[in-house]
Amino acid sequence: MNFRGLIMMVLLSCAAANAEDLRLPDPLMMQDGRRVETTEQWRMERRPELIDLFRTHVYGRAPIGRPKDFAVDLSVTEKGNAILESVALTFSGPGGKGKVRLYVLRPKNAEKPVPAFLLINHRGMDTFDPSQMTNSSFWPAERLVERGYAAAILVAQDVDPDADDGFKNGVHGLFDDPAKPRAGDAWATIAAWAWGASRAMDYLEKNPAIDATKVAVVGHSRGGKTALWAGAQDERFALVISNNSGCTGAALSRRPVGETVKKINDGFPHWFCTNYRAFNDREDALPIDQHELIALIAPRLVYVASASEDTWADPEGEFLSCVYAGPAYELLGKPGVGATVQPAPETPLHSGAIAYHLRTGKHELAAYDWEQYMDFADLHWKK
Ligand code: GTR
Repeated sequence: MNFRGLIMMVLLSCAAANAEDLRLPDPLMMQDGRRVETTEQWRMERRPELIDLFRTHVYGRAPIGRPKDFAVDLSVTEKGNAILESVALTFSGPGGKGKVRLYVLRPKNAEKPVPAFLLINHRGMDTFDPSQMTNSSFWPAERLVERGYAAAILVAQDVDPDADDGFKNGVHGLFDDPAKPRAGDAWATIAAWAWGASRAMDYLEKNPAIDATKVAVVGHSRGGKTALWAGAQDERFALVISNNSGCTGAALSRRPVGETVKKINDGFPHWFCTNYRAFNDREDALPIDQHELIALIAPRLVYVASASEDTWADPEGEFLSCVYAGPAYELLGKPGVGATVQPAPETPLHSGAIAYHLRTGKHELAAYDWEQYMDFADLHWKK
């Protein structure tokens, strides 16, 4: 073994000790104690098992995929060098009709289908111009187009309002049976938004202007938790980006830093399934931890980003999830994050299939973050 290899081994064993201290579940160990040794076992057994555990205990189960009458209402306008597609995704359920807005700004004169970034926008649409003439760092659509990407923004509040409304509104009101008591693993708001992201993908993958093999799903904070859950389940997303997603996003639940499972369940009782409350102050009893959510994205690309002042989201816990998801990536033949120690601010790690950066500053989706996401996508998609 060369010197580099030796150093890597020492670093990994330090990180491993850390994982043991945290008593993290092993992504490559089945619930019945069998070790996952092959890609086949991962795909056929461990991956479905993990998805089911997250559905049962954390995010809840969506009762439906693409509705039978799912349809698209499209209007197209020109915006300078770009085309703006204003889309209404429509569908219905026993509780009535649903309509979700999606806007796609894409380069006008592209020679071939372009890759896309899909932002799960949990904020109201009133502060947003979908073509982003107001120059917000949260949604720099014009900049994305300038760099050759389509910029798609989903109005998450149309899927489900971000309110503790007893699951009466949004898709819960449409698809849940009001005659039946709500199950402990029934979907809540984060799962509903993830469902919405998959419906947006239904549109994007049929769009001849978009390269559907290169679609990134992106979210910030509660939207970042959603992006991870959407990307874990829906393998059509080639890149999953979680910006400052924190508790029940990228951050490890077993680290008692910043927001905890109890705090998030108390503060936002509508985000997760009610079964999740059984783990308030009992993170150790969870059959999963959040590094396994990242492992579910393997071997596809994933990008986790933290901000130095965002202690509520536990930046180091977000990074460690990337480290401990590594073995699943390696099993599937892809390099993980390529470090075991959190990098200094403004030192992005882009060498593996798991990317990470720490930005100086507060909890937000900043221009710096977007530039890194596009650099990472360029690296893989514009070779
Ligand atoms: C906070 C919440 C976080 C994070 C954030 C956000 O209040 O505690 O988990 O999701 O909101 O979405 O901005």
